[in-house]
Amino acid sequence: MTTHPELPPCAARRNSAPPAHPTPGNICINVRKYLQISSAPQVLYEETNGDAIITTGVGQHQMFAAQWYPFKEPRRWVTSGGLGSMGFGLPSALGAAAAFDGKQGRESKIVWDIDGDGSFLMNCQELATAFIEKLNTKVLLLNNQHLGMVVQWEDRFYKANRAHTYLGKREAEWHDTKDEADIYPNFVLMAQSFGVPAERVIRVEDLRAAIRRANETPGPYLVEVGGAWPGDAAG
Ligand SMILES: Cc1ncc(C[n+]2csc(CCOP(=O)(O)OP(=O)(O)O)c2C)c(N)n1
Ligand SMILES: [Mg+2]
Repeated sequence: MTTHPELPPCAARRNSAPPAHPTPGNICINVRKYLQISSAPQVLYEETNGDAIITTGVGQHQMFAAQWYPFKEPRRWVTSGGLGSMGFGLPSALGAAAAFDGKQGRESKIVWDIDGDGSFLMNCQELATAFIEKLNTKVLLLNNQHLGMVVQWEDRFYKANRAHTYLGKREAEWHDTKDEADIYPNFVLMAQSFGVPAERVIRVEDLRAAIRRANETPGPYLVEVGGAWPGDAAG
């Protein structure tokens, strides 16, 4: 396998044996200016000082979260492993936010759900709970427009035969058109319709500020991250 000359050192890393555990700083965030969504959890780590409680859905984003958010302490990682259940991320984040809301002597902790588009869609109605109960739950939505982990298996074992693993518009695939209007569904509008402030990040340079705005805004907040795909496989 050869390394594309335009790509940063991460491509070289991908061509060699992966490290036993990826380390902060060793990230591939700037491929042709588009975010590689796999690296977004590391920016979240930096912006939360590693102090957040992290929940996840099930899929590639869950692996990215495990790889790129180095936990400083035990009892910060709430995930559905083994026979993992998609849709787990948001409800469990609500529970954690309620348990650590800083009220009546309870500790105050920031809670981020690092979720996938497929997983998030399975329980997105819980945005209403977050809004009504004013829970301090943030969502980092890694939107690759696919059931990414299944796509990975389709590619590896089934000659890339797709079995309804693409979640976006058929007639206009965002990854081809590069027209943001083709990202489907519109998670920002969805969150806003529930009263939850939200924004979409496509460019590397916008991610950190978006995470900061979420951290500084009381109550729920959704940051949708769209970026480089395909080719954004797990490390
Ligand atoms: C309720 C449920 N249905 C199906 C699966 C099988 N499954 C595991 S990962 C995955 C795709 C997840 O897609 P997404 O949430 O978008 O995460 P990504 O892999 O794209 O990051 C599926 C369908 C599951 N784990 N749970
Ligand atoms: Mg996905």
